[in-house]
Amino acid sequence: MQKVTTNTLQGYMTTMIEHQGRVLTVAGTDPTCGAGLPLDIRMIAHLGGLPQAAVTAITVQDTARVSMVQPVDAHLVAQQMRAALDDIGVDCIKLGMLATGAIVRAVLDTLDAHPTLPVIADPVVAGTGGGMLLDPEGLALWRRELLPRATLITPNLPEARILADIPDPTPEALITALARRGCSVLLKGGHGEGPMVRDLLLHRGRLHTHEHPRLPGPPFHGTGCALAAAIATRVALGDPLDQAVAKGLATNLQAMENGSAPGRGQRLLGIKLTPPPTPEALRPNHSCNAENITMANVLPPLLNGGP
Ligand code: PXL
Repeated sequence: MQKVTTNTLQGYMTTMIEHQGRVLTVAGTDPTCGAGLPLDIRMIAHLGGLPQAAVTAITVQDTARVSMVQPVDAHLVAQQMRAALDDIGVDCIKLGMLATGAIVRAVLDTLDAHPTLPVIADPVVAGTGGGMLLDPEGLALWRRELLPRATLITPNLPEARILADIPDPTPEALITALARRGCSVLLKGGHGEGPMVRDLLLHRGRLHTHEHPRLPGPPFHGTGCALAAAIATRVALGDPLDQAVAKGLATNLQAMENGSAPGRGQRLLGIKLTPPPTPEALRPNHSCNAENITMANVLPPLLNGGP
């Protein structure tokens, strides 16, 4: 059910419809576009949501490894978030790589002004290809303040072990320990063993078990980002959390089945923007005129600061 509220902004009547599918991803970039913020945008658009993005870090990586990480100034992250929250509006926030304690602090402070906004938080601690993506201060804040603020967290088994830090880390003990901090937990079983992958959701005191056969072949890049982005989009479109998780898992599995290995390392997900453009949509309907020029006429003015 969509809730409609009306308010007056600078003399204009604006109608705000909740559950418009507006998702703000707060995450790092990835040149392959197979993980992080660019993948989130692809997934949100794929599911019919409206993506908005706040960049937390620039990474240099390929399908084999992460080689550089440059965090963005925390104040700039908060300003990007506010630009999305205060103008277009946001129905659900997806948190990915936050990189530093200063950025986690800035995100938490920004969220303080939006206490009812659903937050789907992927605890990005290390990249699939290795390399730390969150510093120790960030991890401590994640444990202490993000766990209680998040609507849902989506750790894989290694991330859950790091976050929960308990002596006997069985999946059941991990999920209970994390949910005790006040969030729902989707514990992903992709890093486990055996022919079946078992994903566990603990939500409102109920344990939901999702199982599918383990796909053969090399590991995938970006499955965690894609799943959290898919769940966030479904929540932003109005699904209850358990249904959003079920649909997100199904979408992610389909993206893995459609995946490919275009580089020398991990496989990338296959996420199509459907439907593809029709031939009519690709035919220019604007005028276009080409004339011969010599580069000598063009380059000097540009190099001298413009025409
Ligand atoms: O998949 C975790 C992840 C999230 N965000 C960014 C990444 C990665 C993994 O490499 O690079 C930006």
